[in-house]
Amino acid sequence: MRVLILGGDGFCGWPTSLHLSDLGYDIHIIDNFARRGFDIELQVDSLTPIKNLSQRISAWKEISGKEIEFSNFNVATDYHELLSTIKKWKPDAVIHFAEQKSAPYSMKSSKHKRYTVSSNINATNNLLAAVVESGLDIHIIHLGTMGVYGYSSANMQIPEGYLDIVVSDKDGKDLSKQILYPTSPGSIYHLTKTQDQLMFAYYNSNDNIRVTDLHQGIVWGTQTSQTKLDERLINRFDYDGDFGTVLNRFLIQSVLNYPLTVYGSGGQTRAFINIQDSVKCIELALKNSPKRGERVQIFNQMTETFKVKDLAELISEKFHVPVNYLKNPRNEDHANDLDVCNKSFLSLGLEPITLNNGLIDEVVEIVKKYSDRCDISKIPCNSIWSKSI
Ligand code: USQ
Repeated sequence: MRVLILGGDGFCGWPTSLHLSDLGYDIHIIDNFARRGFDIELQVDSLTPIKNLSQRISAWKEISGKEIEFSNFNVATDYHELLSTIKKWKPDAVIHFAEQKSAPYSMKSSKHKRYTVSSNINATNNLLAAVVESGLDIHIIHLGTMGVYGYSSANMQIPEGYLDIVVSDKDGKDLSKQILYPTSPGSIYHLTKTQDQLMFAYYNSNDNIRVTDLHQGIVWGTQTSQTKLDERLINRFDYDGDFGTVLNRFLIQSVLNYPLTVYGSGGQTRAFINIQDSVKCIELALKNSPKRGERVQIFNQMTETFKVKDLAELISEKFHVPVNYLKNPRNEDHANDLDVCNKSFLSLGLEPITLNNGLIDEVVEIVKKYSDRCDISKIPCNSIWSKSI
C-alpha cells in the first residue's frame, strides 16, 4: 500500500512515516521544512538533536533496509507539483500533517495569523482539489484537533464529530438529525482546523472523496519504537513558549527545577495522547477507511483528560519542583469540564498508554540527556491572545 505523507518531517509526521514504513507501507514524504524554519525565526531548537531529513532517511535505510521517498515543496502554494506527484506516484492514501500547528504561534501578530490561515486552509484545499483532479480513489487522513469542539463545559460527552439533534419539522413533529458538532475555536490555529472540517464535508458530498478526520488531543512524549532505534532517527521535542505543549514543557521544567508554568488557575481540562498511541491511531485509521459514498469519518484521537493544575501537581510531587501560577496569556475559560467519547479507536484495538504506566520516566530520561541544549530564556510564553489580556 502506497502512502503519501504531507508534513512527514514534523513531530507527528516523522514517527508516523517510520511506523508505517516499518509495517511495510511504501512511504513518500512531502515537506518544505516550514517547521524547521519556525525554529530559525524564533531562534530556538528542538531539545533533542534532530538530523536533517536526508540523514534521517538514509539512517532508516541502513537500519531497516527500507526506502522512504521524499519531495521538497510547499503543499499550500505548489499545487501543480502536488497534483503531478499524486498522478505519478498514485498513493492509496494521503496523510495530511502539513499545517502550522501551534496555537500561540498563530496568535503572535497579524503576520502570524495571516500566515496560519493562508497556509493551513490552502494546504487542505489544494490536497482535496488535487485528489479530485487526479481521478484516483484516495483515502485522505487528516490530523485535526480536539480544539474544534471548544473548551467550555458542555455538560455532556463530546461525540466523535457529529451531534444528534432533534428539531421540530414543519408540522411541529420531532425530526432527528445529525450535524457536525458546533465549532468553537480558541485560536486562529484552531479556527483553521474548523474550516478544514467544512472543506472535507463539502468535497466528500460533492466528489465522494473518502476522508478520515482525526480530532487529536495534546501529544506528550517524543520517542516511538522506531525513533528509539538510533540517535539519527530521534524525534523532535519542543519546550518553548510557542511550540512546546503543556505536559512536555512541564517535564523539561521539572528536570531544570524551573517552576512549572501553569497559566491562570490551571482549571483548564484538556485531552491527551502519547506519541506512540498517536502513530498507532494513524495506522488504525489507514486500515479502516470509509467506503466511497460514506460521509467523513471522524475519530477522537485522545486517551485521557486532565486539568492543567492536576498535571502540574502530579509532576511537582514526583520531581519536587514548585508550581508557578502565571497570568494566562490566552483568552480561554479559566476552568472547564471535558468528557470525550473515544470509542472508535478503542473498538479498533487501541490499547492506551496512560500517564501512570511509567512512560513518563522514560520521557524524563531523554529530557535529562539533552537538558544542556535547553535555552531557558525560551520557556516563557510571549504570545498574548488579545490586547485586553
Ligand atoms: N498551558 C499552561 N502552561 C503552559 C502551556 C500551556 O498552563 O506552559 C495551558 C494552556 O493555557 C492550555 C493548555 O495548557 O489551556 C494546553 O495548551 P498546549 O499549549 O499544551 O496545547 P494547545 O495550544 O491547545 O495546542 C496543542 C497543539 C495543537 C493541538 C492541540 C490539541 O499545539 O497542535 O491541536 O494541542 S487540543 O488542545 O486538544 O486541541
